[in-house]
Amino acid sequence: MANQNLISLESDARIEAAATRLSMTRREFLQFCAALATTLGLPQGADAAVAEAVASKKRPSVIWLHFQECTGCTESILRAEHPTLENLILDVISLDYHETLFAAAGHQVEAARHQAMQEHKGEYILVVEGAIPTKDGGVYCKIGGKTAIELLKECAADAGAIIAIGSCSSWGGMPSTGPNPTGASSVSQVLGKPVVTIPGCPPNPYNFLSTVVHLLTFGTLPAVDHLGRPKFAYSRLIHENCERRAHFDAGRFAMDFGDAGHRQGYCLYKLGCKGPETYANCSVVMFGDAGAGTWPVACGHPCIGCTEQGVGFEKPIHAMAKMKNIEPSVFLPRIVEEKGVGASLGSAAVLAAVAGAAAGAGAMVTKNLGLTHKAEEAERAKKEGQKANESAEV
Ligand code: FSX
Ligand code: SF4
Ligand code: F3S
Repeated sequence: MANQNLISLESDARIEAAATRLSMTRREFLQFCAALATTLGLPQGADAAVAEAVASKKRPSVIWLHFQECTGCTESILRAEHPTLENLILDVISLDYHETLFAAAGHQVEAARHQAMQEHKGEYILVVEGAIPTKDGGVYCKIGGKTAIELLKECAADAGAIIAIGSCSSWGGMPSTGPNPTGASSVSQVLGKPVVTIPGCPPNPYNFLSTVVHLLTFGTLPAVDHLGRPKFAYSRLIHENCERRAHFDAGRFAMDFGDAGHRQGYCLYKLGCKGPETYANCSVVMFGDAGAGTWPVACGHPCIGCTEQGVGFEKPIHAMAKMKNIEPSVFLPRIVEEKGVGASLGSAAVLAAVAGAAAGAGAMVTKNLGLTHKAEEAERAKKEGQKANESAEV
């Protein structure tokens, strides 16, 4: 059923103005807002509220700090394409301080930061990119003569909301990998209180935009999990909605980069994919706003678990993932099982749920993973066959 609330907004002058600013048609703008509302898991009808908020609310002042990082978080926002997510983000917020994007330097930017903090006291959004080095009094990262610790505490004191963007500021990320020579720490560790985190290295800009839009629409930050991650983006495992999941369930695995299975899009679990223990929506939202194929697994690389503390940058890329739970895919079609293969992982999960016996599902996983040996054997036999043919030709 068409959403009358949203349709009635098509003739609204604010929508027209917002769409023009963003070089979109009104229809495209409304469709984008409807997609945002869906991403946020909002009920039907909330898309009109989102569209109104994006089009008409006062843009919140954002102070964006950079500490120990590679600027990939900002880069991923700037690399968004159609319909220029970057434009939308910059239209939705008023970016009053950003060290990388500011044309000004030195005292001028410091003055801009102070001005924004005074004018929007208690209301500005503080976004922190990068970890905070805490060893040796924080000397490993200083900006304008102040340590990252001092700057963070100063800017956090009067912020209306604090968002840690990227894995570095969310839990320490790459700079905190052992032996962590600089004592790289997260925003919440330094401030001693929980903050909203949007991990990922880099994180998906869409998740940042959706978080800000939630704040804009409802005046509150979205519901988060125990690690501060918005539930709308981090409540499902990559594995649950992965496009290669049918191969996993049927026991078809790539065993080597470039082998026949890899070329045919088989599951990357045996190459170290951490999708089964990583919570994120990459497999659904993808990156760069550029459509299908734009996320690690689709490009043929195993997920390294970059959103997951204790997995990304800690577990070796080739190490196999722990099976965190065994949920069937949310929206992918049912698995096409190979004849004689038996129950799929999905049906095992259902059986286990019915019987209330996780151990039963675990046994099915083991059984399915065992299938890979058949794939290995087939791969090996094929290689040997090829070698035999080559030597025969010589
Ligand atoms: Fe960290 Fe962002 Fe990784 Fe890089 O700056 S999350 S190193 S992508 O860019 O903080
Ligand atoms: Fe996808 Fe990785 Fe899960 Fe395989 S193990 S289905 S590649 S997420
Ligand atoms: Fe990171 Fe894995 Fe997504 S590596 S970008 S969490 S697919």
